[in-house]
Amino acid sequence: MTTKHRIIQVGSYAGSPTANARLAQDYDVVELWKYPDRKAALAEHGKGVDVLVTSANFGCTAEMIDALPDLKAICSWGVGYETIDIQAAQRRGVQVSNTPDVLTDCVADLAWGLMIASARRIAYGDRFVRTGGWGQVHGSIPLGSRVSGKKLGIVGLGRIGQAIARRGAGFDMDVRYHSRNKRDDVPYAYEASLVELARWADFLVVATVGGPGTRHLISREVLEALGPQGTIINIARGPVIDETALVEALQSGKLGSAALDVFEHEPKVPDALKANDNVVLLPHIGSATYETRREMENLMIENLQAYLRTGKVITPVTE
Ligand code: 8YV
Repeated sequence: MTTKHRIIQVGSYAGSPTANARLAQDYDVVELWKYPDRKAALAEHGKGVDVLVTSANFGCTAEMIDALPDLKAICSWGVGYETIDIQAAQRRGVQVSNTPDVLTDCVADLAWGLMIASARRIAYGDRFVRTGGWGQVHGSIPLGSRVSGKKLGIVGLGRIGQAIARRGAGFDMDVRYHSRNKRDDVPYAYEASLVELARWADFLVVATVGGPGTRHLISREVLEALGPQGTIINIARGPVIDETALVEALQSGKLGSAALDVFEHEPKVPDALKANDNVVLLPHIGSATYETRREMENLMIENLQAYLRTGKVITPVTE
């Protein structure tokens, strides 16, 4: 009987079809989430462990890295890595992998779903029908607004931002973007000022990375520049938007609508957003399709296997 290689798994992959089972089948998994005292569990089971698997959601702190003296690779499920202490990993020479590319299309599709749901009042209309509001032949929900041919601003033109932009062509939209640096390899106009981009746009989609560098990038000023007819869409990370300012801008009518897959304090969603019919809300499901979650799972496991086979992960996080 061969002994299985021991790994640490930070959390249970509830949103992935078979990740837990596949890991458990091939590895001796220390299921960290089952231990009330994680520090004690790491001290007891972490000796000799060279791989830890986690997710964008579960993260990996400097404290955990410090508690694992033999750690060499962190393989994460998800593209975002703001919850993983990359600096601490780098200091220790620990490789970190994420799962880029495989979720790009689904997240971009969802951004469009949110945009159309908001403009055409799809979620509102659904509630209206279900709750028996549709008493006449032609319903009577407030008019929506046209999507095709409008102005689309994108904040952050990485892989997901570009996939959102490409879909804009199918809707005859004029697309512009704002990001830290202007790109020379895209056919979209760059706007150096985020406030000016918001002033110009009908729909402003947030597609940046998360973390301290982008916290509250979408400020009160940006939201007010987007204005009473404007819509903010967020499929990136909640803290990129100043949520207090968002609530106030929507309540005062200084901002038209919001369509959100992510929130500042997930899973908490402010009651003021829930009560507002100009807001569409989703529970962080950008990558949540069978196909994409399966590919994320595959890529996370391929990274783990590649590290064990070759000493190198396949899709390292590069900072
Ligand atoms: C995950 C995500 O569902 O990949 C990411 O960064 O946000 C999503 O795909 C989420 O992070 C759960 O960990």
